[in-house]
Amino acid sequence: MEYPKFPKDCKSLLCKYLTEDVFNKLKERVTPNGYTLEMAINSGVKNPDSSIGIYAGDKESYEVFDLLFDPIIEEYHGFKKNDTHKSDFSSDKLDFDLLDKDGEFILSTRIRVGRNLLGYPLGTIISKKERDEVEERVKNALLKLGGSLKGEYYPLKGMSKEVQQKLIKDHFLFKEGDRFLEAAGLNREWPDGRGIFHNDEKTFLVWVNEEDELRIISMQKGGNIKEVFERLANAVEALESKMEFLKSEHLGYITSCPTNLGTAMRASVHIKLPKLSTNKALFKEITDRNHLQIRGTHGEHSKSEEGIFDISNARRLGISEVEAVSDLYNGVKELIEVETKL
Ligand code: ADP
Ligand code: CIR
Repeated sequence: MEYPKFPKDCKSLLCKYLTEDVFNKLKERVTPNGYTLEMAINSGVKNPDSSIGIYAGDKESYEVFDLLFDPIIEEYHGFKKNDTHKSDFSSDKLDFDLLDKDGEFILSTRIRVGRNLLGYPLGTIISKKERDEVEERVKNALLKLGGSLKGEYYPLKGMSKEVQQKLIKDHFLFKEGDRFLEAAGLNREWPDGRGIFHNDEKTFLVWVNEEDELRIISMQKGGNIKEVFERLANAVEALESKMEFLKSEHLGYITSCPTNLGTAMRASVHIKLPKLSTNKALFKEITDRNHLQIRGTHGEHSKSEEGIFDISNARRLGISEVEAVSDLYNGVKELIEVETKL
């Protein structure tokens, strides 16, 4: 493989850190599961408008291609090579007030974590047989959950287009045909092995074999961040007793995208801030300072519709789950205070 030609205006972290020197040092390397540099960078090469542009194939990818992953991880999470990750998922540590008592701003709250199974490569290079096996194991574990987590598993294969589109529109299901995931190998054999589990109220959901083997989600209307976190913490604990997830001391939970390493947690609110969102500079100053990311109404790479923004923690590694959700709480608190004064 030749050194890729990136357009001049390419802003991805891949373009920034894949120098010819790094490329030459890594181009012959292969992980034990057969993942190469070419595979790792294909998404960012095919999609120069990526923000990151690189995916892992397995836990070892982060060591084998460390010359490229390390600076990307450091820039995204502020986490250095010798830093250590920590975990704290205890909801009793959250001293959170209800942020939006009258329901003026926050429409809904969602917190998800990504997980992958120990003993399998990541979705970028998993074989069909292994992916089907992961689906079976995850499904069986999920169907054993009881109480308020009890639910049903709905495979994507065989699901009617109407049901699928409604689930996507209502923010419950992953979208289809994402070009970033496509180029990373994550859409192979779609829709086989993919599916969604949810309880009746759709407050606890699990995506199976999308970008990560599991995306464990807790969500509900309104702004009660603590309640959403508590449900997720319980669900993750219940699942962790039934299966072992891929993790490392240094990088926490291993995920296919380096932005999700560590806690793999994205805690978000859907929020309307009619005044602040017209003052883009102030909006961005507050979100940046609080380590928050702004996404559109339908998630990553989507636009804001009807004035609804998806605001979430950007950092996920080197901080605990409690700290990650506190980034969201503190930032949203400030956003609402400023909006109210404008
Ligand atoms: P992920 O959160 O897994 O990184 P996306 O950014 O694609 O992936 O978001 C997944 C879905 O979750 C999208 O439909 C998005 O609109 C929805 N979503 C995210 N945050 C919220 C929220 N606070 N309330 C309702 N839906 C949300
Ligand atoms: C990209 O590079 O744009 C996609 N591969 C998605 C990266 C994850 N986005 C993010 O900011 N957390």
